Amino acid sequence: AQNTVEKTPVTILGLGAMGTALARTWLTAGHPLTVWNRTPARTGAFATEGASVADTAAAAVAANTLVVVCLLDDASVDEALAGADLAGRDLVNLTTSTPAQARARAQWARERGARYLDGGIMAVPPMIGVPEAGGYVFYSGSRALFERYRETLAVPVGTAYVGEDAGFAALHDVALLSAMYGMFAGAAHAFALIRKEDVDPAALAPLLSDWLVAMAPAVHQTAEQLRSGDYTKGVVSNLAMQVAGTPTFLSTAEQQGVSPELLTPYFELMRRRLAEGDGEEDLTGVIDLLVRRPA
Ligand code: FVH
Repeated sequence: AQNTVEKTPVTILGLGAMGTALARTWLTAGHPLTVWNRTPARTGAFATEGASVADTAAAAVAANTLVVVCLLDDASVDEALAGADLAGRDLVNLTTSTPAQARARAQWARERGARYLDGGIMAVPPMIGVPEAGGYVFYSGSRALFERYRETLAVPVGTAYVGEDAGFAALHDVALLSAMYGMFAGAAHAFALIRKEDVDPAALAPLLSDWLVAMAPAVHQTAEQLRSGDYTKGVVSNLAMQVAGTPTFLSTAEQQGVSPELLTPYFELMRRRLAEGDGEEDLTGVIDLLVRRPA
């Protein structure tokens, strides 16, 4: 009981898959916990395990200074917190949002007298409470708030503070997840190529995984080139050579009866960059083609 009294009390709004996983780790670690969920049925297990269940989001907010929000999207945060008095509260919003939504939410919280931290979760629910799984949350917004709750926030999963700009957690979150979708797209194309052949997908999978891991450190060279502005620095496989190779990939897709639609947008950008740039460059110039210039 002594331990429980010393731990920071936490309110959590939202007991979906992620909110439930987070809440359970705080409860298990002995933090006094107040939970609220729009659909009350999801709070049942928490009540029997010692958490306080609030009837309304406003009551849950009133219960503790630290209020963690983990709802579906930014619109649901609006809806859930519409009737709550946020004055003096420390709001930590782990709901996935865009950087602009996060910045607007920080301003919204300030106007209501609350301090604000935004979070972008780099984990799926089974990784919560499992330190060796390597999950973490990007945090941005008030550094003082982050420092104040650093220990409590680290209970469910690791933490990474990325700056005072409240939009930065979302920016980092979406950047990493966007790269993940690019990787999934590449893997989907690879599996499609072998789909009608006598190749076991389970035999391809470890090869694919090892290859992606081996190639991933290339992002460090990209970053170095972007910082220096010299896109030829350290080039191993130059743009001209890679563009010359693209027909092989497109022909193989055609021969295998596979749509090239996941590859062609990237190949087209490579071709455009070669047409206007230096064939000795790396693929880094493609990034400049993606960044829209103000009209
Ligand atoms: N689950 C995952 O794999 C990802 C991992 C990375 C981070 N995301 C983000 O986490 C937020 C919550 O995700 P979740 O997995 O908990 O989502 P659900 O299980 O679908 O639960 C959604 C909760 O939101 C409540 N809710 C929805 N709309 C409203 C509303 N208008 N007012 C109040 N609450 C609302 C919902 O309540 P109910 O349906 O049970 O009544 C759930 O509590 C999310 O941003 C992910 O992108 C998860």
